[in-house]
Amino acid sequence: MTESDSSPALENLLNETRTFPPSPDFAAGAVAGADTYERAAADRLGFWADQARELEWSTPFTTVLDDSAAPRYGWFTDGRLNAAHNAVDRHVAAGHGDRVAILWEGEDGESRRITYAELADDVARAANALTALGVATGDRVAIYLPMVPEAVVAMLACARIGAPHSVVFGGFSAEALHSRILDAEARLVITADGGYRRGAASPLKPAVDEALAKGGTAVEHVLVVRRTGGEVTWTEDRDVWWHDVVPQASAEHEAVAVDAEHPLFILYTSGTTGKPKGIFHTTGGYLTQVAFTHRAVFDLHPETDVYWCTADIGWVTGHSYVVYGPLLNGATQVIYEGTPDTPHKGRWWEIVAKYGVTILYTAPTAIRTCMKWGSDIPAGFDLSSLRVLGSVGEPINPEAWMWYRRVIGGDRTPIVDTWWQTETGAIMISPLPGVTAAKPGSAQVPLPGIVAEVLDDAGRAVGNGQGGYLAITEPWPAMLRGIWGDEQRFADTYWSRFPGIYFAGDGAKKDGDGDIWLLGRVDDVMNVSGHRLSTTEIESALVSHPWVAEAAVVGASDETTGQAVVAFVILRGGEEITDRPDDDAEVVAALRAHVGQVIGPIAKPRSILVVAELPKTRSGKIMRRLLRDVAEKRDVGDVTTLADSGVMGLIQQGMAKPT
Ligand code: 6R9
Repeated sequence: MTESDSSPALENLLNETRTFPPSPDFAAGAVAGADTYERAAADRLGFWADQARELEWSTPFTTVLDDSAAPRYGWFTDGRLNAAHNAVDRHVAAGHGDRVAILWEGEDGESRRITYAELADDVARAANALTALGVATGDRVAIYLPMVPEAVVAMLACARIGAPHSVVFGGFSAEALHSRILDAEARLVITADGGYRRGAASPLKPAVDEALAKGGTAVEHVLVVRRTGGEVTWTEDRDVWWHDVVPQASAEHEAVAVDAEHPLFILYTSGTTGKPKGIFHTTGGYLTQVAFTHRAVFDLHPETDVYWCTADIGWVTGHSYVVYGPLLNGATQVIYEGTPDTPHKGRWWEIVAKYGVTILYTAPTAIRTCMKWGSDIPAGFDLSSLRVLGSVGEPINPEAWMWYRRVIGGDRTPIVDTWWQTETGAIMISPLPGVTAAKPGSAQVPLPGIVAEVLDDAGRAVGNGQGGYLAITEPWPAMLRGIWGDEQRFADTYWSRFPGIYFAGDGAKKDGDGDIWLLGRVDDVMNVSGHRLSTTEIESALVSHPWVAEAAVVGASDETTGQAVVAFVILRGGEEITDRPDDDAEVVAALRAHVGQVIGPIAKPRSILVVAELPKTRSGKIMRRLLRDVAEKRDVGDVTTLADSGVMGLIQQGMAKPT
């Protein structure tokens, strides 16, 4: 397959004019229609109350929104419910106990199918086991697990007894785990001996041992899942095997009904300072918006769809769109333990074909990685079951969007580019697949019931064709309720830039139709000779060149221009590229000229470095801060949150080379 339809001018973010309306067939069977927007616009709170009533409440609510303590808003405040009951037991009671909830695929080829009835038993047993280990309603539980079914069971067991969980991504260090356990004052840690990644067993328990050895924690027990069978060090009286207490526990368990505003979980995310923020979410509003968005945005038909979100449960996407959203909606979903290139680069596509996945939700970085590996790899698998594709985590450049649609979606599937954050809890801005004529690269419109604006420096809404800061101007059900233990930081970070309005920290612009284009974090906006340039815009221009698989752009300080554009590019592999010179200097010259042509001479990078890898966090976000340090020739300092800390050395060596 050739890439000849990607004309550079058309690929540019700002000149992107292609639209992809839903097919009449798709629109006719879609969950959400144009009337969904109308209904929400006519009565926003009534709309959310209706969505909330899709859940089962042990005490129905009468209040929808309580704004008396804003910005600490409350939703459905006088209602009571249980998250695990809604995610699992409710479907069994409705006669769907035999429906498969989880199609689990281990990296090593092991697989498990778990029905809703089986999941209900597992969760009830685990809830009884947690109670027996002394965990009470309101206590915090840290979860440090690989992508195994027990991770889902553990989260739901916590929810069932009203113990907020704090999931820590399995790739984080003992030190990061320790600070999160301390901050949340967790009473119990649930972990595993290890998990499989990149073809090998990778241990987890040693990090827990090391974290707890640092002291100061309130942890009484460590519950350990056996996954790899690897050696573990055991602390008597503290450590307990999952298989010794969970299967033996009773499957009879009364779910604890909690207030709608009872904390469901804490999830740590990095802020602009070194100390991670413990974003906490509560129960009723979070579940309401997560369930609605999962249904409407992915057009979920639970009887027939096979859904797969590739995110790890350690990220908010895993919380909302692996655990709570799909299960609340009674979906059948794939959960995969490992990496996309193990044992071969077609593993994801093999899984899509094996299970007949119909809805796939992943991140632009993964899409670009697959582009880099070449279209011939997915072409070797039957992907015809796919009918909706989703993207999340960063702006998706039009070139990657087109590749996703054409190569993975067979030129047939709608793509939903979903903007949201750990803080928003659920999707906020996204096309609806049966309604919106999609534009490659734009998240487009706030969902029904969500009110978002692009504001200028003075907090005024900008007109079409103008840019500014993304803000959410009305409270929404799944909004964060705070930063755990730090009310002041909550107020300062989100509610002070524009008093009383939620400041998302993302730059955005509205196009001529009023559709929203996300331009990256505002700290990524560059100012070159007084021109405001977005890193995303230039990255998009670079990736629109057929030789480029991935690009990261940073603004490095420059004596004359204030900031200068410095780009790092990964070149594309595969058979499709035949005309690329071997000499990097020629490649660089061609790419600079290309950016000049696509955006304008002002945007031409001062330097472009061809690299083999880019530094990324474990959730796949490019760490531009590190690249800026390299570009400004500073010591890169602490790189422990990098997925692969070796890449920085390689990049710095490259930078030292004269270009
Ligand atoms: C869900 C998630 C949030 C930040 C957010 C923004 C970026 C996420 C995006 C997107 C453009 C999208 N982001 N989705 N930017 N288009 N569709 O990723 O949460 O890890 O908290 O990150 O990610 O910059 O502010 P989180």
